[in-house]
Amino acid sequence: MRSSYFWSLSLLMLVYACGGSKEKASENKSVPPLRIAPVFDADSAYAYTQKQVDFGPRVPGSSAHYACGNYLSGFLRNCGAAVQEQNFKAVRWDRVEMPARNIIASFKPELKKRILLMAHWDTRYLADQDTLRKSEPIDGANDGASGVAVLLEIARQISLNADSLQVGVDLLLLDVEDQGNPSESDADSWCLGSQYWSKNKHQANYSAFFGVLLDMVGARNARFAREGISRKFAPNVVDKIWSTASRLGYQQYFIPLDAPEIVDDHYFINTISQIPTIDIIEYSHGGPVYFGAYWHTHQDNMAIIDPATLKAVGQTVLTSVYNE
Ligand code: AHN
Ligand code: ZN
Repeated sequence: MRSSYFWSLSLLMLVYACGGSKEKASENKSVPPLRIAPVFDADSAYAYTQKQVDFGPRVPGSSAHYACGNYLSGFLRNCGAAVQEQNFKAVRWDRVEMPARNIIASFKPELKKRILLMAHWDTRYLADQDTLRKSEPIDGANDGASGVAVLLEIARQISLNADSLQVGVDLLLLDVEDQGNPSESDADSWCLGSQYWSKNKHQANYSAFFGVLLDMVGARNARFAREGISRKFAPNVVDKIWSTASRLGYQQYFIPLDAPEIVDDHYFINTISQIPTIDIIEYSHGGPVYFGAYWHTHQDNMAIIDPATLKAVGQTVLTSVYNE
């Protein structure tokens, strides 16, 4: 007891005497400390998830979709953002026409260096992965509402803390992401809002330093792995976000694991818009599909949403933005 105490004390002194100052200097050189960012409020993000779900399924063409779009637009305007909308007609894979609406909210439009944050706000028109009520639309609490809710809370934090933000931020709420062909052979039948935006930017010659897409970011015990398209087109953005997450203590959510490629909105933002963009998307390691068991089923409701997951993602993205 006595001697082990002696040895640990000597070891401690040795570390201080020899390594201390030198280590600190080199640490400062390579990794500057994280700048203080606003505190992301998870309860607000949870309430914004609930609010969207309460409109009913946000299937393009439905009255719930129309009302929710108005709510999102109004919310962002109230945060002081310059809000633009793109209204267009989307043609679903089975030739059903639907009214579609991308919503863009810009903070500090005068700044040249910009970060583009995205999520889709529509929800799937059928529960094709379920065993019951397969033809009925889903709540999309996680697949749709969670990513948008995180962006709404980021918008509110920017509105309260605009002075210390050193980059421009554009929030892009994409429509008609989730109305794709259930047979899945047809990747282009998904992500119609991001395909439209990439060919019809809200502003001529728009570009961004990098982009982050949020998709299914609110489920209890979610894990986020380094998705393949993100690694291919934006490897340093992946590193930046995963490193920020681990420095904030969220390494249980942002795991150091490479996952396969997923065709999601970021695929079109990378390939058509050429903005290096990553997807923060839940990965179910070892599961039968990439996503959680609730995916495109009626289980995707408020019962699977956990404020702790929204916090891990929201704080990581908010801190990363305030460190640019
Ligand atoms: C496909 O299923 C081809 N992509 C998944 C994109 C997605 C659907 N994200 C949420 N819902
Ligand atoms: Zn989906």
